[in-house]
Amino acid sequence: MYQENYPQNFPTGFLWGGATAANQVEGAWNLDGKGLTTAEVVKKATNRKKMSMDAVDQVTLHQAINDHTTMLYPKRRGVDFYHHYAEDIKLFAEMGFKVYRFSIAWARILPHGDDKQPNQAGLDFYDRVLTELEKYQIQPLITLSHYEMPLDLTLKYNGWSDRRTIAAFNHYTQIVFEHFGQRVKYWLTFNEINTGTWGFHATGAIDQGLSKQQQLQLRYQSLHHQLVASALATKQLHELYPTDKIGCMLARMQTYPASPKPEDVRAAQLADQKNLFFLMFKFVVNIQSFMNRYFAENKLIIKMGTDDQAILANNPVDFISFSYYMTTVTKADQDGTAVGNMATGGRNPYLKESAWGWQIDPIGLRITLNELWDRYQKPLFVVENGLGAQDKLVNDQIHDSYRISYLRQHIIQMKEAIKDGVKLLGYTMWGPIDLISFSTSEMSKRYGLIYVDQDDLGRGTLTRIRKDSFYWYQKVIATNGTDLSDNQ
Ligand code: BGP
Repeated sequence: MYQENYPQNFPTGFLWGGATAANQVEGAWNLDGKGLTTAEVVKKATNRKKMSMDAVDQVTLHQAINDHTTMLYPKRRGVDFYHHYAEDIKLFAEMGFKVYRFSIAWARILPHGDDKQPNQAGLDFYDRVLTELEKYQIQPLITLSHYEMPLDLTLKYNGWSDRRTIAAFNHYTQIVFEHFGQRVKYWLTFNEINTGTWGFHATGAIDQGLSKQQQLQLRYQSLHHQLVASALATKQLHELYPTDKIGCMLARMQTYPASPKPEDVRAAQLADQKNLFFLMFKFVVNIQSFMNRYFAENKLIIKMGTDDQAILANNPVDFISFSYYMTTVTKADQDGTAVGNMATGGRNPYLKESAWGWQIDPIGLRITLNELWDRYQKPLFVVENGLGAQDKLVNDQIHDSYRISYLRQHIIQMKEAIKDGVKLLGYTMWGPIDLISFSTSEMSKRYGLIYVDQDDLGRGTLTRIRKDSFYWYQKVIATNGTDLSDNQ
């Protein structure tokens, strides 16, 4: 009977948890031998609806290098996870986390990016983190590169624009796999790899002052190097630990046509193809040839090594992961721009938005899960999703019903997708603990289920406080998503 094949709930063993990134939580930017990273030379934004993380040029770069404070550079201080990790992981365990996604800072392991020997203190730190996770049987899901790289590689090679960075990265990944591989089953290569088309934060390559065409050229070249490095890391891992799983990670930008006009529908399809191009593995043949046309028409010459095609084709990832915050709208022949995360499309009149202008679209998550599953038939993992909001601390409590409502609506749609037949491995909501915003470097854009007492200027006691959403998520995990009512 057909009806019998219809899943009713989240599968047993579903990986519930949360996700953070080294440069947004750790702090300790210059301790225990760590090198300076690209994220730590980016200033806090002056306009919260405008991303500023790619505005680094030669002048601001050298100012930052000579400035040894954390004042202007909040990612240098994070929320001091470096010293609070045991307390924070204990709180994650209290919520019942099955998985914790975090990233390793490459410059903590190799301070200059291409050192021969690793920095022992860096390895020790992540060993301590893993020991804490093991105490509570929380699975680690490690991102190898989350929006930062050792700054010395920017100075030496202009980051990923230079092919030599591939070898440096794969030396780092070999060290990391050999050292931590016995203790870790799930890995991700580059965070939101597609956002390299936006510049410095992901490519580590300074491109201010170049023409639009030159910028695009440099960014796609950098991305090609990252795709190859990613495939080589996949190969390394599978050779060392054949049963371990590694995924790619995409900022999923589901786009809707602005109208049923065929031109708009085709324009939306094109926008989608460009987004999905970065799920590079061997099944994406059509999309690769589409990109060849795009490169040719835009006069972009992507230099490839002789083995690159084979490396990419022969080392597919095991699962597809993505972040999901919003959808966009595409119209033919119009360069409509939305304010927000990685959004390049127009605004949707049917959706509400956050205080930062990010449009909220839970049903879009179901749509995207279905599309990705239908297209690739690879297990999926939602590794980021959450609401950045300003919280009010009253009598040491935070009543964040808006965050509960946001997470609840998205989890409901995930469940619908599972009922549709999508194979979903897990869900790591973004920012289980308040952290420094990626796009604006504010502290006041809070995602956490756990509040951290720190303001935008870095003042505060760093005390951790459970929000209402903490207890709500605890309930969701305890019932494996069966109870999605909004009470805690
Ligand atoms: C994603 C990044 C994260 C994260 C999140 C929220 O794009 O992978 O690092 O920060 O967006 O963005 P923001 O912090 O800018 O609100």
